[in-house]
Amino acid sequence: MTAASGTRDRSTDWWRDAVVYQVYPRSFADSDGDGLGDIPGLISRLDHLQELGVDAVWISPFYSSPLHDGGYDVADYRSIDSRLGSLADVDALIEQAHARDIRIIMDIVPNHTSSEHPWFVEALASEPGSAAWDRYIVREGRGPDRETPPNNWRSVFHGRGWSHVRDTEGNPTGYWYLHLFDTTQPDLNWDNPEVRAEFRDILRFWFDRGIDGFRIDVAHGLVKEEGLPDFDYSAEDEGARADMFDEDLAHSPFWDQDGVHEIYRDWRRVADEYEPPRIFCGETWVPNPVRLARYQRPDELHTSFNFDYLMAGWDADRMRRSIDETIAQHAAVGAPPTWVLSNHDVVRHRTRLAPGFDNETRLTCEVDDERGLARARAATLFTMALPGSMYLYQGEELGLPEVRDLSPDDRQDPAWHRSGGTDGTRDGCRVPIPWSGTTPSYGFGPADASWLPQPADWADLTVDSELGVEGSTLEFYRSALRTRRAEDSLGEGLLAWLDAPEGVLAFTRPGTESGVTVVLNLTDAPVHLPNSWGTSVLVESGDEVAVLDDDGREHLVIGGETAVWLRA
Ligand code: TEU
Repeated sequence: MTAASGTRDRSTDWWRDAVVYQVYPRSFADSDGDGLGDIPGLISRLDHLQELGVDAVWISPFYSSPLHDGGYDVADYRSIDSRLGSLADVDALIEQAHARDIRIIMDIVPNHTSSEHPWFVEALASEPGSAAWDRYIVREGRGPDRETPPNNWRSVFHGRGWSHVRDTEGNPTGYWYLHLFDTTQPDLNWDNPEVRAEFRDILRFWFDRGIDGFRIDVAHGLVKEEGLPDFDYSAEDEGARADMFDEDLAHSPFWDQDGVHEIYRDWRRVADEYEPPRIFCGETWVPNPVRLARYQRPDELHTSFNFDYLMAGWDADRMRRSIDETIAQHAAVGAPPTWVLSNHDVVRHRTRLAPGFDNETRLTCEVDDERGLARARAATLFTMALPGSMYLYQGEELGLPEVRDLSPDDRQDPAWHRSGGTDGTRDGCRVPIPWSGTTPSYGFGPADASWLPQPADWADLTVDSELGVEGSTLEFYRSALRTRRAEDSLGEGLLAWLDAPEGVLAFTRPGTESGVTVVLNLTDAPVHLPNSWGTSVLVESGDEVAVLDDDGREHLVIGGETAVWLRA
């Protein structure tokens, strides 16, 4: 077991059990009324994050960008999109966050640049085979007219993964460039030393300004298999792949290649030059916890997102298996696990965990929204007590549901357009945050404007309407995070399962004197808890905790779809 939180050096080890809050900056707070959230808006809302009790903020990209993929298409890694702010604003953000003891994690996008990045503009103006093109992945087409792409790779956002390199007149040249995402996101060639040097320099540029770390976008994708062989998509085509977790993808020629690890060893050396050392969190969609833990070896990334757990759904056995595997694999490399339930790419967990939710028909299926909220709160409370660090996504502390009825015209996810409206539904979790008031934009900005429309019925989900209201989701998050911080046994450490009835998960966190028992009832029926688990409630996700008199002895009963932390 690693040292109890109290004995660690918090200045360097803070990330091992941090609660990190993700800000999607365009949707967080708008200071100037243009309908787009911005950095001054974020600064003006730092008090909310401090009072919520988070340790760090991870901010999705705010670099100069044509915003074809919400800023994950970066045109200049050292400047800020003028609609979102300036370098001076970022400096102020770092200073003001640090003054509140909140760390800043930026988002770096190394798999691809924007097609408006000067490197790609330079490549387009030069001949294939030039040094400018060698920064990207460009190949001759197949067939007599070179009209067939170099291989069969597809874009994650649908359609083919290659586009024509065109001459200045717009005619195809017979060469193609790779883009695993949108056509406006050409993949970089990480075999090129200039690419490696440039990113080391970008890391230093931001570390020197005082940021505490980076989340690495598509961290598993940078290196492609030698020779760029075709990929057998049959498992996917048969529908076997609901997500990126099909075992076959372990052998994909574009994800999770062994060569990526050398890049992160190099980056780790850069991060370790700083005092305190800067940290990394990888966005690693890999098939299982075994592959995931490889990224957390001691000289690589500090942490990575654990998407296996996010995909486990509302299923006691699958959750428990995922937790056990994750803890075991991370222990083997000496890294703390991380846990996440929502982010800007997935359906918000209030909706995703709701009875009736079906991923295939996610926009139209009937869901039980109230039970969805109960389950989301229960899952969150349970997850916050797991060993390691936790990621929260903006708005989950308000209980926001997925917005599923955005009109096709409002949708901006590039995958929506590339799939002909059958996929790419990520806008529904990116609807701007409601802060106050009873009509859109609910205090998001000084004007009514918001880049995605907010639902008419969000008046009860604003920060102002939940603040100070007993039982509100916001007050629930605040009290859970306060308790998590105060309890020595939470955060990093051990987990011991307790024998529990079918559909109930219960564990303690041994190793400290005053322990906590954590119980999640996934069934829809109340469950009686043995007194040996503890009788005094620290935090509960629902209001159905009751003390019953049974055989002359008092004990606790928690409602269906509820979680509780007890003093063990
Ligand atoms: O996501 C990487 C990624 O693989 C996602 O496409 C993911 O598979 C999908 O969204 C799951 O629904 C990152 C960013 O988080 C995402 O917002 C970007 O669009 C993408 O990279 C490209 O930069």
